[in-house]
Amino acid sequence: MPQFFMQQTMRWFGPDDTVSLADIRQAGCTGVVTALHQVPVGEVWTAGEITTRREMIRAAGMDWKVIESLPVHEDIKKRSGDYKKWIENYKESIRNVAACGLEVITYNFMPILDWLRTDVAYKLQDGSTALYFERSAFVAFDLFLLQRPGAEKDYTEEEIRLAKEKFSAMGEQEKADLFRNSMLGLPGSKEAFTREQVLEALNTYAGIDAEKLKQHLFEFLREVVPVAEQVGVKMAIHPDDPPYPILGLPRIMSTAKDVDEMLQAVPSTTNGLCFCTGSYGARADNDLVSMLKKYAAHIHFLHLRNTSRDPQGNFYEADHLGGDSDMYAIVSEIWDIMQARKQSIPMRPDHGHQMLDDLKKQTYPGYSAIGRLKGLAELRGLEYGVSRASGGK
Ligand code: DNO
Repeated sequence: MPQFFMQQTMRWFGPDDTVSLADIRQAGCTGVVTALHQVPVGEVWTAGEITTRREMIRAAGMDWKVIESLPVHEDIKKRSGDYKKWIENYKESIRNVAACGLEVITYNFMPILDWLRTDVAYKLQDGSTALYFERSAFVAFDLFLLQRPGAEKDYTEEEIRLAKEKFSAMGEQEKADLFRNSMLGLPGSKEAFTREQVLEALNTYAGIDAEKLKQHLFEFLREVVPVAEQVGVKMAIHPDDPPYPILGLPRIMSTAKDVDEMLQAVPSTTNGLCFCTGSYGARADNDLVSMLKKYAAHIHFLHLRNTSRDPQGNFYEADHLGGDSDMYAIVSEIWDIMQARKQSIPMRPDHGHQMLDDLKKQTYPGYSAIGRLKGLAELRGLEYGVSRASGGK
């Protein structure tokens, strides 16, 4: 009986990434996941550009099957402005992606901000660094740096007290770092954003609550899923990170209930998930193994990482096999799903610590070479163990 293993990939940010394709190849990957980051959000990805990028990856001895991400224009999320044009463009990109032989499109439906951390170089005991979300620093950012009107309504008295304490102990440099770190998930975030620009962007979501945003997601999927189905490409939505509303913005892909509603609205296995154990796992009420079981047919891409959380709402990115999620149980479940589907599912070790020579190098936060290689190697070993235990050789 043939066995199906996860396809091992790493994310690559394109030719400017300081982690090269050769590095990724040496880590043991057979593929990379990437995007045409040079194409402005909303514009069509042409077959020519997709092919050029794919050839570059093939020349390095790997392949490109999974896109991360084909971003969704803010107008589509708000159903404002030119959203109809952006949806038509998205469909066109799906067709081009399929024509070039790519198989999975990762996207997210988070308003404005993608991921958010308050510290991208949190020192662990052994001297390596990790991404960290510190609740009181985040509340301090919202209340005292951004000074978002009405923000205090979103927090408890105790949270506000802790944020004040935190803020008054911070120096000017720390405050500037907190502001910059919190804004890293904004698209085009290499430039510095001003407080006014951020507030203005947040304001464009006034009047869009979670219910409305969900309907906008479903409308979008009702349009694009049939196209993807027709050309044989899978859609994979990435969950919210962190998985709850932030800065007054609705977040709608954080829990099993959110996934259920999306699958009910547009029932098709083409309508699927990028199952990110780190994002879903940052909430104690998400049972990752039962979610994997329940959505087995819809899982098209895996982000494997672990977080360590506390009751105050802080979490840092732990070792891939450490942290609060039981990675053995997760990989065992994925193993069973792949054997039942008779299909390999692409995965990437999501994020990694900055360690050893990573610490001397500038990489995208979370996307170090050695830290991710360590995560990948551990996950690969874990899967090998699971395969042997299930009777394979
Ligand atoms: C962060 C990533 C996300 C992800 C997007 C997918 O490290 O997991 O930025 O790529 O949300 O659209």
